[in-house]
Amino acid sequence: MRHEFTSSSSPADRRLNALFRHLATASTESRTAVAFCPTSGFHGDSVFSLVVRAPEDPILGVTVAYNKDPSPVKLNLGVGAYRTEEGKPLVLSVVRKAEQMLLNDRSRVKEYLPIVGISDFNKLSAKLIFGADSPAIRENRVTTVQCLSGTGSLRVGAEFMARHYHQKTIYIPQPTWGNHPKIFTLAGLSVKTYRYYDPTTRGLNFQGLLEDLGSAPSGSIVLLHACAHNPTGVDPTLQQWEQIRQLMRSKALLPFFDSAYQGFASGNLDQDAQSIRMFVADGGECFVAQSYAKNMGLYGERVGALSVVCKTADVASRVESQLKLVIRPMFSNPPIHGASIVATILKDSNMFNEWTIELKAMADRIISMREQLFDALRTRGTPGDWSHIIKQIGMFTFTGLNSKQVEFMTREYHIYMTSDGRISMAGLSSKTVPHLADAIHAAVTRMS
Ligand code: PLA
Repeated sequence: MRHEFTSSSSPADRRLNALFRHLATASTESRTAVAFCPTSGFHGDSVFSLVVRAPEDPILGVTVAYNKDPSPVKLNLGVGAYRTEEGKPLVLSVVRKAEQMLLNDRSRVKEYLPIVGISDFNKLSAKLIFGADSPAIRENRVTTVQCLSGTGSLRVGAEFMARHYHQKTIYIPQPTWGNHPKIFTLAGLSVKTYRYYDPTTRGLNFQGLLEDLGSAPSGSIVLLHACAHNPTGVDPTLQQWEQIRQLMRSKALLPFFDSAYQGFASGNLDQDAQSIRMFVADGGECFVAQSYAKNMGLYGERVGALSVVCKTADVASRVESQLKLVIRPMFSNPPIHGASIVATILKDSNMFNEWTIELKAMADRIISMREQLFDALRTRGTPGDWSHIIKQIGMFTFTGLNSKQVEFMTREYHIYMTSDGRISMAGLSSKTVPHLADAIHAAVTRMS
């Protein structure tokens, strides 16, 4: 295999190495799993009888476990999915309205889309992330292709890099969303980490970040969370972003932005795109994976876009021609429904405004959950400094609870969360905050 990790030294890199070996062995095992007997054919009942059971996904598996729990007080704070104060999933009313309009339009058909998806959707998505007045868009230096939500956009971008970019190493923050190392490794890139989070301050390890990116080989790809870093909820300040930009440009490091939470961090779409816009404003190149799962609540519709900002319009159009060659054998062309909803909302100024109001309400409710949880722990006198709950940004709080404490909270309180101590604040409500605070208090005082 060509993407073996080399010269890894940090514990994070060693963990990645273990993941890589796991992915490599899993595929070898499944290839050699069948024992063939020349006289009687295949042994056992099934040709797959030797397939090894894979573990559940560390994030989506939390929901699987939650669904099996009969307790009436159970609480799922695992996956990042917005819930209302009543604990129910939310379909935005502007989304319902757009769907109704699409349904009423008898001229709409179900033909295949072009390989790159809906042209309007792509243009509007670029405008949303880069800004309406972006020179890169005006100069036709951006190519945008519709992909299967954030994950699919990351994967298409990664496959393109593995084929066409001279540097095959991507640096990802430590820690990061659990799917990142898998997406990039399976696309054929070699994954390394840069320091990001400091558990002692529960904030950014900015010095470590600068040192690690400063010593990355020139041209390396760097994955950056555009805002609302998952799982830590810790973002660089604008000044820090500017320093990161200068360092990366001076070393020709290629930014690959993951924008899965635009509007969810601050409640403002433009503000949450500022990091990306700084990198585009300098005229340099970058990749951006956009997801509408969270900010439009379109999780299961799988709507997203990959944009590549290039130096010239000619390069951008050649890049697009190659992106089509990545997409065609992967999923041929993307689905119509979700992207039509997004395009309908983005192109109508009234609907767009309605969306921003609903989005702000979601972001505000999450912020108020932070305040309520913080207050509840203070009232209980829970040992420790919990101010990071109100300082962190976006959907998640990285609590600092260890895996034993998490296990205890699941066992004793039926609270489900990822074992790294991340909780989805969007899954909480005023009614469930006391239960969570009781559980954290008990975990901290009894399991430290
Ligand atoms: N990038 C980041 C940083 C994410 O957190 C997620 C989703 C995605 C991309 C991909 O989302 P999409 O493909 O659905 O657009 N992370 C979730 C869900 C919300 C998940 O793990 O799939 C999470 O709970 O971390």
